[in-house]
Amino acid sequence: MKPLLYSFRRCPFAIRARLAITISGVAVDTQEVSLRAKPKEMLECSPKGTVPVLMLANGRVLEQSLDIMHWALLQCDPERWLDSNHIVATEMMSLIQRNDEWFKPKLDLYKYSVRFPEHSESYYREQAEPFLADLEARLSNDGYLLAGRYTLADMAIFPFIRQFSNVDPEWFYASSYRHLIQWLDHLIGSALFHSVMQKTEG
Ligand SMILES: N[C@@H](CCC(=O)N[C@@H](CS)C(=O)NCC(=O)O)C(=O)O
Repeated sequence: MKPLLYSFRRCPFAIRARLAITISGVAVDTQEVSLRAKPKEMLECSPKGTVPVLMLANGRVLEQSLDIMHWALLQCDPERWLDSNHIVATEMMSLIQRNDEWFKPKLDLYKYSVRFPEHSESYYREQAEPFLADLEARLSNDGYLLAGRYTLADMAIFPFIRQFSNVDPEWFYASSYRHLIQWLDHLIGSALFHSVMQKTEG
């Protein structure tokens, strides 16, 4: 029996999980979930109700996107997204943590600014911008976030920058974040990204 991935096509957490699973070549079945009507079987094994969730054949349940990425890459990591160097691995995880804990809540306020009318959309965007500036500085060295090649950090973070760019593409593409734009465009133009964004049945 193959592991079963509960996923939601546009969710950046689910996208990063699918990227790692796909590059690893590990076979899983994927079930697209409606966030408004989550499957009972998924909630039974993961009551917190977020996607992605991966149910393994041995009954183990992985309910964090990063755990799913690590699980896949520990089996096969052909592009060396993980790094055996402890310093690189720590820096990778700390940048991803900053994305998930600092940037993501600000991205949500920007994306859903109409629901938070106490400030304007541009105010929320400015609050999030220091993270973009940090990434821009990193990318201006050699086009990668760290270690001179794509790593887990690039793959775990770009789905969120994509979401940010989609709020107001005109603003994003006219911004001064030239290296960030190039990096994002390259990753969203990749065959890997296209393959994980294919519409699935169910
Ligand atoms: N920390 C979780 C976060 C996952 C998450 O928040 N996923 C969102 C979709 S992008 C979700 O399922 N939200 C529940 C809902 O909207 O009902 C992870 O890394 O997997």
